Amino acid sequence: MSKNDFIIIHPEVKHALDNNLPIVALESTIISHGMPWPQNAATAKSVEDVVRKHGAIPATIAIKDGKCLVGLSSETIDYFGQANDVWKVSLRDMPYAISKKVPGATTVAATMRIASMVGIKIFATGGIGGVHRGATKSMDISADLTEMANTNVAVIGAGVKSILDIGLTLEYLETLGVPVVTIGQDEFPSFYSSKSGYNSPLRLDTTESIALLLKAKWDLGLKGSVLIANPIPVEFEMELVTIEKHIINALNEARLLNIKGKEVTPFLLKYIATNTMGESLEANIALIKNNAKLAAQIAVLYYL
Ligand code: PSU
Ligand code: MN
Repeated sequence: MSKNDFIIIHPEVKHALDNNLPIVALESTIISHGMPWPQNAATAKSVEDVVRKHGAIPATIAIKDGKCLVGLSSETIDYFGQANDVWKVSLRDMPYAISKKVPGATTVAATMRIASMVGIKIFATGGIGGVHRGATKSMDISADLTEMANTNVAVIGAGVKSILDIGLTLEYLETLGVPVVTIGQDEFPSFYSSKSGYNSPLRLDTTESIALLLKAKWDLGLKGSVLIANPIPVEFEMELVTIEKHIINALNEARLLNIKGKEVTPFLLKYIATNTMGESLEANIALIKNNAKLAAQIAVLYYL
């Protein structure tokens, strides 16, 4: 079997690939493990609409029946929103999910890898995984980061959630040679907030300059991703101190319940969503749409 025997490309995405049209990849962990039903499926569909409205073709990626799906039907999005036996599939889980034919929602790392297998260059998500707080002991560092060192797919996200150690995550991305660019401000954003207390390593103010940076990186033959940080729109922003309080509680609860490994990120996300009574969910939905819009705009310019 060859790689292509494991990949099913949706006709709309196939048409875009064949005609060199702009495409934006989207992940599915956020659907199955990042948000509750039915908001998760509704958001996934409206994110696809945002991509289309801004001139690109969406390709939501997931694993089902032993295949990597690139582009999902509305019914398949509903399936990943509702089913409760869906695996969270990062890079290390891909061969298991494929060979055992278990349904898998792909993380940033796995989505990037599948996107690059078919030639998609731009990917929008909410937030990437990173270096966890306490990683100096736990060594909990998301495979999203090492994937970004290796795979030529740009990631547009709202910065890094402060469930992680933002400073260490930025250091790690520097070590891996991944440019981190924030659009329109000096400070690196922290998902729910446009602030984080950390300077962004790089700043660019226009989509044109970001598209040029991507071309410069890959035309030079430099391997890997670029993290494009897009601050949450002000009207949806949450106070840093409020969110920090919830994060501390979530981390304490995770320790008490002995949550480990791949369960850590979904546990923390769910805890915060539940305990902010929907405010964080609303912020999450707003920022992912905002990221999809920026990703589509960059994709259009990149493919000019
Ligand atoms: N961070 C978020 N929202 C998310 C995730 C991370 O703010 O939905 C998801 C993404 O799919 C990401 C994954 O790739 O969690 C990282 O999981 P881990 O930390 O186990 O690598
Ligand atoms: Mn981890």
